[in-house]
Amino acid sequence: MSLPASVQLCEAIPGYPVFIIQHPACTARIALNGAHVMEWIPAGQSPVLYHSPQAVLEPGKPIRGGIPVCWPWFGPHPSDETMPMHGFARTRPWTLMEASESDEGVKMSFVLCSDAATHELWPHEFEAHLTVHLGATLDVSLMTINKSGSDMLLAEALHTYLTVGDISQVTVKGLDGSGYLDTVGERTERQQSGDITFDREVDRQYHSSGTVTVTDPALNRTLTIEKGESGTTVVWNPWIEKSKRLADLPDEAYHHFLCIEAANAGAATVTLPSGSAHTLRTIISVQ
Ligand code: TA6
Repeated sequence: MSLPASVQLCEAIPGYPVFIIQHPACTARIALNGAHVMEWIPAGQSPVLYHSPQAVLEPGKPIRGGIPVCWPWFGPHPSDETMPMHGFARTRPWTLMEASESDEGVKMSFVLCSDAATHELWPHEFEAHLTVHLGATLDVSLMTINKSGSDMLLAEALHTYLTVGDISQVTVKGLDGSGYLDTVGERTERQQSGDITFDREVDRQYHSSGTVTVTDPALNRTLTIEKGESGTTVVWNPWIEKSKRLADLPDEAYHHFLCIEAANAGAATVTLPSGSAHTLRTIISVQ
């Protein structure tokens, strides 16, 4: 496939293809491993996605940062603890299907199809399509097509890592009044009162389809995260102790990122009938 002038294919490491996007509207990087949007920098802005300087770039390994595609389950496997965390899509090699450019930006789409290897992990025939529109905003869609003869139970997340200047000054708006599953310590259902601020580990699955904003006074910007076909918004910051336990994350990194994830998990798990399709979407913009 020929690539548009604003897209170059390089091998960050031999055998590890990464697409470098350099367009007047933005620069970005996307790894074929996991169809993983690693970085996105709109023109005139500092990086919007957080990418760990200790991220492991090896085939079959998840990348710490950017937008991991958590699919077809979210978190631990529902019944088999030997299965990988957050499914297998983020550690499989996807196939580039389309790369095009316009004055507004670049569109790239990738596909992952079921095969003998995925059948070992998940007994369904499927196609997963990731479509990315990169420009002044970042629009990522994950379409699942159920090619099998039975219903498919699908939990998923576009697990977006967002760069912030100082987490202690950040405010997340848009979830006031929403119920959520608090997974720090004893898993407990709670209700959000007011905006979200950060002075401890936060790992919550909000039962919400709405738009969220992240106000970041230190970087003097507000990020807006809109969603499509998403009944769960995951908000995560590992804080001090969990950051120390993550080898691919600097101990102090928690000051400078949080995750706002368009997801379908828990009660929002999707039942996808045979032959049908479902598209999870996140749209990130900067003000
Ligand atoms: O989305 C939040 C979460 O489920 C956290 O519990 C934490 O485990 C995070 O995902 C990262 O998971 P990972 O497998 O990428 O280390």
